[in-house]
Amino acid sequence: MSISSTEDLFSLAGDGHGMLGTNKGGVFGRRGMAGFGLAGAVGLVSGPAAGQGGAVPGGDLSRQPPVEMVVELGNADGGHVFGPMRLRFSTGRLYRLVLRNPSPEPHYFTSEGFAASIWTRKVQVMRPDAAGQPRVMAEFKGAIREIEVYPGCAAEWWFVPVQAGRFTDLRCEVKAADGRSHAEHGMRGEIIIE
Ligand SMILES: [Cu+2]
Repeated sequence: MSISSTEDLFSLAGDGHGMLGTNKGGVFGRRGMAGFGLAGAVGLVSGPAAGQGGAVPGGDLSRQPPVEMVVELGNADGGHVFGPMRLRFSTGRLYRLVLRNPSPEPHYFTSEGFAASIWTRKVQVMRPDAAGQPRVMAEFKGAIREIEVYPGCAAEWWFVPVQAGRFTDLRCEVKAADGRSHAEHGMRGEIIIE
């Protein structure tokens, strides 16, 4: 199967059940990008892990069930935005941060303050298979400073925040056609770790 455009890639959708919270259709689900605006991502924050009562996990922190969050880098209309623009994490929890790029351009997820305050378990590069199910193409382990996601693709950043802070340096420094960066066009955000 050949994939000729972003639209094609995301239309290779899953079977419609299981958006996030399962692996089926999670990253490239049938609803595609449209269903995942701010509301969708915020809903994920209060997903399964919220039921854990806020207690700090003990034991091996890298092996707890991950809290899933989705951030869209840009949008299908070519907008230079993060969706959502504000992310909130808690120390000691394992997160699976899905960075999806539904736009026609590459985008960075860059925040030195954030990167210095987390322990990265892995980064996974995802691609839908012939049946539209997301498959892991590669895993990277070790400290990660920033991630660039190409049009129509997704990456998952698995990490445990270890230090609290408020970081306003989330941005994308890719240069737009007018010579200004996406950040200068408004592609900035804030990350809070508490
Ligand atoms: Cu960008």
